[in-house]
Amino acid sequence: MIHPCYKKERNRQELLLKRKNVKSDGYNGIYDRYEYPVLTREHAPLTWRYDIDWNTNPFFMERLGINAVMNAGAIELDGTFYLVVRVEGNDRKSFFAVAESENGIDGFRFWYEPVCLPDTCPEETNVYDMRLTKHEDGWIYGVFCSESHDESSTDLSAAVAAAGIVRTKDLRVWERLDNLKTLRSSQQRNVVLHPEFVKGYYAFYTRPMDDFIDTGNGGGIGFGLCKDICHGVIDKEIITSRRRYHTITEAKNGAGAVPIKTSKGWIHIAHGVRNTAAGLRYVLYAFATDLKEPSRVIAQPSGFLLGPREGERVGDVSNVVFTNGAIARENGEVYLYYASSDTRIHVAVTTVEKLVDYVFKTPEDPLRSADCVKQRIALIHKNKELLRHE
Ligand code: M1P
Repeated sequence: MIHPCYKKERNRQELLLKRKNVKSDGYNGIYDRYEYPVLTREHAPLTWRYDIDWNTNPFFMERLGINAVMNAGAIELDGTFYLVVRVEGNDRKSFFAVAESENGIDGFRFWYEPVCLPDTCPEETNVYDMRLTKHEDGWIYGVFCSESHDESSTDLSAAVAAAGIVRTKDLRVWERLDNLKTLRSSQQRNVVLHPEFVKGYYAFYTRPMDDFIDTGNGGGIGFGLCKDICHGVIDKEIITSRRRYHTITEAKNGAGAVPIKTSKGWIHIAHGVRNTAAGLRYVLYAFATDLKEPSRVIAQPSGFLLGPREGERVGDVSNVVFTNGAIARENGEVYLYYASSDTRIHVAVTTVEKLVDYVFKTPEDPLRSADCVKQRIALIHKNKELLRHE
């Protein structure tokens, strides 16, 4: 018999699922943030969390709790917005689940059950952060982090991160391919497949790392080519967006959403990490690369595009915003999905036109306080001229 609390909780959840999102007040001319997260753990279906049988669960306890929903790959198919969400159980293990919405800003609902990927790697303990690439070869690829314990270490928490690859046509049936091998880097996370062939090869944005957390000598976001995506091997990685001292990328950076093709170049939205006394701080930044040579950075605005604000600052891993999915529509709108503090998912909406203007016309970081203040004073003086005639 169904527990009477089920109906009560379901009605309560329905109010959340039907809540309309509203643009928030903040203004920067670059994008609109929205007041409410598009997905939280409270959006996860009750049947994923509760045993709804009164006999076996008399207190209607949450048996398999969900801790967080975050870091979602994003794709539009036939006008519908889909997120492949990282769902993390109370047991710390993540899995993927599809949620869809008609308008991309509210009304997201999870499908009936999570994604069950082919279980081809017995050593794999955790999977997370899938990037979805609609590739010109006709497949939708999902590249994600496949994490295992480092058996070569006596440290219980030593782990190895690799890039797992799956492909699908409909987000329902998934084929698992070999994990990507990068011969020069022992670990990989934040790997993104470029949507077009480059010189006839599959092209990946990588993130060479010496260690599971610390990127060590890995100089930034990497780039490499491979011939056979079913058994992907990258023998050479070059660095595209470099980490730099005393910038938002000093500690590490990583590719985020699949790059967006524009008439002026590929626009990338990535994350940059710096260290602070309160721990690592993650922000999003943007840069552009050359259309024919997508590893060559041609524009990089100063500072961050989006940082954690207000309630976004607090969560399981505080002071973090992270993206691995954006949807660029035919009509020029761009929906940027980002998670805050590894806890919930938000959307910021902009356009390709605005992103191009932002990336190509925002000045670069001059890298030194003395030059930054000169840059700001030049702006103030330019404005002063105009204001004189007001
Ligand atoms: O906790 C913040 C993020 O940390 C990792 O990113 P990076 O590899 O750049 O350190 C990822 O595990 C990501 O999932 C997480 O949101």
